[in-house]
Formats: sequence, C-alpha cells, structure tokens
Amino acid sequence: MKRLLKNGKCIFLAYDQGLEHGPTDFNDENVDPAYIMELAEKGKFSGIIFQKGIAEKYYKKESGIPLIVKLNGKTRLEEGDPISYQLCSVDEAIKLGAKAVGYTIYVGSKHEGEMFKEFANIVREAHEQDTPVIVWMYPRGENIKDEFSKEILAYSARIALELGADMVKMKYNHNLEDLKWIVKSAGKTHVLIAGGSKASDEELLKEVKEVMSVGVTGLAIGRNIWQRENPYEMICKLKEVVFK
Ligand code: FBP
Repeated sequence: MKRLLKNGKCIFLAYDQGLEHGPTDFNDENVDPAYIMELAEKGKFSGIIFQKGIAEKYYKKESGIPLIVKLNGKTRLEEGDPISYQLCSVDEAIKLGAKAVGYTIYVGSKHEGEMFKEFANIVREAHEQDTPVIVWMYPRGENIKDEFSKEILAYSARIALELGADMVKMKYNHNLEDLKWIVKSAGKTHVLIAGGSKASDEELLKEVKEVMSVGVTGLAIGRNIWQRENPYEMICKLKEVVFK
C-alpha cells in the first residue's frame, strides 16, 4: 500500500474504458494507450489502471508509475444482470509488473455469487504476494432499484471490507452525508471515488474537494482527465486538493 499512497492519499488514472465502453469514449489522441502512459508518467499519477493486453504492450516499467492490472472486464453489449469474469490471473498481473490488482463486482446481480467466489481467490492469491486488491463496487441488475441510494452504496462498501479488499472504488451520489456513512461502513478499506463522464472544471474540483473532506482516500479517474484538452492543468489542480 505504501507504494500507492502519498500522505495517505492517491490519484489513479483509469484506462479500462476501451473494454467496458468501446472506443466511443476516445478521440484521435487518447485512443492511443501510449498517450495515456505518457500522461500518467508526466502527471506523476499514483498508479495507472490497464487491462492485461494494454499493460503487456504499453506499460513502461521505467516510468516508475505503479501498474494496477484490472483482472476482469466485460463489454456493454450484453443485456440482463451483469457478470464480469476473471480474464487475467494475479500471477500474470504481477509478472507484468503490477503493484496492485483490480476487480469489478456487480453487487445485487444474480451472478453476484460467482464474482464473490472469483474475488475471494484473487484476494487470497494477491495477499500471499503482498499485493493490494482494489474492488470496483457497482450495484447493478434487476434487483437494484436505485444504484445511487445510500443503503446500497453503504452495503457495497461494507461488502468490500467483508471480502478483504484493500480499496473500494465507488461512484459518488452527490450527497456528502451519505458518503460519510459509506466511508464509515468501509472501515479500514480505503474508499476511492470514480470520475464519471466529463464534467466542467468547476464541477469536478468542487466535487473532489467535497469528497476529500469526509475521509475518502482518493480518486480513480479516467474520462475526466484524458478527455480534457489540457489534462495537465487539471491534474495539478486535483493534486492540490487531494494531497495538500
Ligand atoms: P471514469 O473515471 O472514466 O468514469 O472511469 C471509471 C470506471 O470505473 C472505469 O474504470 C470503468 O471502465 C468505467 O468507469 C465503468 O463504468 P460503467 O460501468 O458505469 O460504464
């Protein structure tokens, strides 16, 4: 964990959207993973999140930026209750240079149990090799009436703690009182907030200031960085807020 945190905080650059959403999120520049690797290096992010294929071909070990390999993933093309299967093992990720591994669980999906089982094995294997585990907790599926309700978000955070995750990445429902309870429910599991689709500079900075005031550890942010015309300006501003 020490490799990932500075003053107990972190900002990870997420770039697994190519699998989750398709190239629809990209333009001529950010469609190239080499551009993102350069962004992570120059912006001195706390970590870069890649799927295995991108990590193999584009991760630059000499950058010193910690690699986080996302072990499962799915497309947006399948309908019904979501399931995201493991596609890369902990050992493979570590061989690629990973300093942490990531996995998404769709809480409430009828396939939740399968994801719990895969995740339990990942936690065991990763912790045996002193590698932290980050879980993306996204409540989804027919049983989930409101994926942004306080109850379901706090339940998701608690599940992350119960299952042994070191960090839990969640979406923010724009209610600070709810977030306080969510952070408490996560206990010693660090809470990270996902970036979401591109917001204005003012909106994003306001939101980040807000979430950092209630004990959140940091951000795992993608589109809100690499879809900007001048990402470096925003990175500096975000660092001011998160680390200072
Ligand atoms: P953004 O910061 O671009 O929102 O990325 C965060 C993230 O968790 C990605 O890691 C992931 O690809 C994506 O969101 C999945 O979001 P969704 O399931 O809502 O499409």
